[in-house]
Amino acid sequence: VPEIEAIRKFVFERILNQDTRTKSVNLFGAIDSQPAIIIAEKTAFPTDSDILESFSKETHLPALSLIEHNDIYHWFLASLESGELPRCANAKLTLIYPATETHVRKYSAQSLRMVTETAAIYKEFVLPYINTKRENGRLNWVYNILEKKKESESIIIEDTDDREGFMLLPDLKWDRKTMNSLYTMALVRRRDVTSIRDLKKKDAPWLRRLQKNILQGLCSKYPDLEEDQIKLYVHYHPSYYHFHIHAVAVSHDGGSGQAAGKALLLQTVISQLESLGGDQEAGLADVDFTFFLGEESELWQNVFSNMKKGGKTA
Ligand code: M7G
Repeated sequence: VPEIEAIRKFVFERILNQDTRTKSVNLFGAIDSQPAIIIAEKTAFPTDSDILESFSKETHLPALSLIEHNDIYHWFLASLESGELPRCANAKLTLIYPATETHVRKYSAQSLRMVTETAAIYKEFVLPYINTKRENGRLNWVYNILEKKKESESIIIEDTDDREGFMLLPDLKWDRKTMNSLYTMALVRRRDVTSIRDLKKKDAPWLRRLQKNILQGLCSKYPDLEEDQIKLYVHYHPSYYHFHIHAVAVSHDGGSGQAAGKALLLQTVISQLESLGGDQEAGLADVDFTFFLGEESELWQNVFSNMKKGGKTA
């Protein structure tokens, strides 16, 4: 498999970020002298009872050492079994290669800043930035999915209508087996909605239908799942400016991607659209949005940090 040959050639250079809660690490390096990023995270424990029945046996925990004990409490370090993949996988790796400067910034450790984007700031500075982010192949992966060149065997549900259609499929963040961390995404077929900023009052009925179809589609694909166990939200700002909806297990702690200042519940967006004054053309381009940005992001560096200083934006 060429992808496996590629990742084996990864030469580590430096660490971009580490998260001890999610047990993940972002590595920067090179493959054949081209920049590459590996995002490595430990996977969730399996819940198959045949695996758990022998959980503490030597076959499953081959190495075990006691760190400390106190009264009824004992803590150990252990190494988990090495066995047949993918059942016994201990980690999930995401390789981005060749990686761009934007990827390196996104996966680097950074401080966050709260900003308010008014309608005027959006039109003058942010919209031109968004348009550049739709160029140079940044949305290739989205179009590959919509054109069924990639991931077509993973489609969970599909509505092929040109105006209203969408495709629902597993997000690359999901290991595709742990239902408690179910992480899927619906990509709309239309290409004229870059973000929630392009949504108008007249889009509310369409979004309601999307909401209903995503929930029903997921529950028919995964019969153990119920509609009120799924959280639907959108990002502002997203990393990719082609409108999509995240559909995630409500039990999953998605970290900063689900935080206030980044994620907006789809239902809240629909209600906001429905309660906008004005005619059907009124939309979210005309309201203020407050959110956080990483100090490494281009939006912070080229737009909002300059405003804070009171200077002109680049
Ligand atoms: P976002 O809100 O634009 O960005 O969501 P962020 O949450 O990454 O900041 C884009 C979503 O698409 C993310 O949840 C990604 O994990 C997911 N994603 C990105 N890529 C490149 C792919 C891909 O190639 N395939 C699939 N299935 N999901 C992807």
